[in-house]
Amino acid sequence: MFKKILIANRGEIALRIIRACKEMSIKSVAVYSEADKTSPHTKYADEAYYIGESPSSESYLNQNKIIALAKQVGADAIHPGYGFFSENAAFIKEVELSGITFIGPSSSSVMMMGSKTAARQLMQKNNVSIVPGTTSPVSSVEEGLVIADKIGYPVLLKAAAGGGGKGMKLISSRNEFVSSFESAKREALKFFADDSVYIEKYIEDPRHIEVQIFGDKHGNYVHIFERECSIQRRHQKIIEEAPSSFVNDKTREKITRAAINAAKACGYYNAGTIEFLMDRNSDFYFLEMNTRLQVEHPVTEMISGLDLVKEQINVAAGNKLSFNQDDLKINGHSFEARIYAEDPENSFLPSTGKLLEFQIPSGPGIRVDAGFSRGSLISLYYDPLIAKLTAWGKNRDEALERLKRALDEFQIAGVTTNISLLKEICNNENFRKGKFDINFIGKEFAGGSQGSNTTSDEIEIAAVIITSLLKSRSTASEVKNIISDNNNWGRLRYE
Ligand code: MV4
Repeated sequence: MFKKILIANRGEIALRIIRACKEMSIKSVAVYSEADKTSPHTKYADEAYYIGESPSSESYLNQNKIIALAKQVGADAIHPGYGFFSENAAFIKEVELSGITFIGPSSSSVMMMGSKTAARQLMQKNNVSIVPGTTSPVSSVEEGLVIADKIGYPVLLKAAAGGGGKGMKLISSRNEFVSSFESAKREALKFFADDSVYIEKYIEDPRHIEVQIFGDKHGNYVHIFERECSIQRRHQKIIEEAPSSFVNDKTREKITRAAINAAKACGYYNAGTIEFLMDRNSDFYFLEMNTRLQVEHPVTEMISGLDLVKEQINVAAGNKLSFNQDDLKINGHSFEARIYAEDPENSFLPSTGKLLEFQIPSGPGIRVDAGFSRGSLISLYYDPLIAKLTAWGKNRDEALERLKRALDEFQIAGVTTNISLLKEICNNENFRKGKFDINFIGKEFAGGSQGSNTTSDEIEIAAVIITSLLKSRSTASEVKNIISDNNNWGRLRYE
């Protein structure tokens, strides 16, 4: 087993990993930026090292510094958490070459799944159903038109090197094709340095259902059931649950089998998630694979009784999975509510400031993963997630009652949070009945607390920068850092 693990992350997920290390008697090494000098993850690790200024590009995304530090301190493994380097094949390759173990999949699995068209080809070959459309990039606007006509409108253009909804373009009719094609290519180039785009049939009002899988380095695979992640706003998940109230035993059997086939197809090991869209008829289509531990993994832990981070460490060390499929059974129901520092009444603009009050809920069935404590500063440098509140109950109703009760117990002052919106969702009749799809927030919370849909990301980001300027009287160079860091900020928000 490893003796020392370097955690290349911050916030709640760094703490989560440190906790697993402690339980396994493995030394933990934290890295921290200027803004995180006094953050909990910096304090709780056995060792902590300063790695640079607050912008992620100068600290948490400094590949050479992090790998050199891991060698220097004698770490035998690196855990990337989520975001940052977790799905960066070039980083993983460097770690592999350095002789340090990456706690996650191989660089080649990550590379394969990073190309959305290559992933679609691989799935098709392995009998995992994909959304109808192309499995290679479209070579010209003329070719694209022929294909879109054949599929039938509406269609979606997606970036081959993309993911997470960035750079997606909906085309409702033939006469929009040419201009949308050109703008999709421009955006793909801008966001992913690759202008390849492909076409998919647009699935209307689906649910987003994902399957947790796990593989070891000996070719053993299990699934740990599904998560329902349809409650999101602009690709930022808000509430997740496990299991999905929409998935019956027969559908679960099918979708989990497809997920295991997907993992096997790319020789996957460690924790991974296969995302699907599911339509009203419970037909499902592979969307993409997330080659990392996900933010919402606690709901899976709550219903399975497993510790996914300890299992990640176990299989990374070369051990066999510590359980097999027959050992797993769904126990009860779980919800996760993400507490964000943002203002639902003001276009969801990120809110910054000092946590003057930070009282977290507890009691039966409640778990809180937070990377902050009272006095912590919430800045614009990193993603706006303050805490994850997870509730467990013997059934969906009990879990939901506990979630609501715990949301009432939360006391946060100093920054604005989305807790009021979370409570509204919990009290929404359709949500309570499990009647929702990926458009739930847009439909039920239009106007009022819902931010304008016409606001482009650029305008939203500009507004954030101006707001922070006015509040903090930042120097020109600080503002420059905030702006240049917004690429990363945007990506994290899509986690
Ligand atoms: C789609 C879709 C409908 N049809 N693909 C958004 C994120 C990215 N992973 C894929 N996304 C979608 N792809 C087809 N062919 C609708 C979405 C989508 C979505 C998917 C999951 C969760 C929330 C979503 C919100 C808007 C759009």
